[in-house]
Amino acid sequence: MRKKIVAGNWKMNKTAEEAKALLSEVINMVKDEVTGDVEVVLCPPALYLASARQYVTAGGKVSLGAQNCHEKASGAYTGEISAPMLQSIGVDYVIIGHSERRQYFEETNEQLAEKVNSALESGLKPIFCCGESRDLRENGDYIGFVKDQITEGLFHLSSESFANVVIAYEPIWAIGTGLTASSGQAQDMHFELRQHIAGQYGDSVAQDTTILYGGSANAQNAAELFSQPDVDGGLIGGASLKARDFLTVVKAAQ
Ligand code: 3PY
Repeated sequence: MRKKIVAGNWKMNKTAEEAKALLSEVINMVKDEVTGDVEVVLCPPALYLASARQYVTAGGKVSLGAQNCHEKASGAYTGEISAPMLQSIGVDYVIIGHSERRQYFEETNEQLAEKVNSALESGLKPIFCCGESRDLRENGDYIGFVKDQITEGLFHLSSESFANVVIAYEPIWAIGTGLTASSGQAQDMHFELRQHIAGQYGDSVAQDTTILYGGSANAQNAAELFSQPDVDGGLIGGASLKARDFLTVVKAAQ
């Protein structure tokens, strides 16, 4: 049985004090209200990860994720943070290839493949993001495009390594636009991606791969999205910044 995961991507939001308050609120709510089998991954800005660790340990049911890492383990890369550094402060997951990083920092599938390698070598689990633009969805082979992102970013891995990867399908047209994929659109893509993984690694690995939906998933639409057979939880942006909304999303995945 594959794991259900709800990850909160806080992006570049919250002061230190606000982050501390949100973190403890979410952890307490998870402790009190989440009874089912769903892993909660909190991904605050990197600056807060070390201090977040103590709360997350106290909570027990929650893991910690970074929003990015550099592909190299160390070196003269001013301002960057490496996977071994994240591992050394007890981070569990790292988001790799979010569309905002692909767009604003021009991250390519080739570079993302290196980030995936670095994360896995450090014992971090990559949450590998993929997704198509609106133009591609309306005018092109958007399924082929997303499959290629997976092929180029991940299919160099052995099946043992691939087993530690989580995939997040996040259509770019649904990020920060208020638009969400319908549950049918999400299911169709998740099904295609699972088939694609089966073609490379076999059906058993594909059935065990957690594929999250992201892109304006929120307290109102999460239950419908998560009811789809190939949608195994979510990578949540804006709704992860409000504890009650985020908890509603988490509970929808149980
Ligand atoms: C969103 O929900 O918009 C996201 O980008 C999550 O990563």
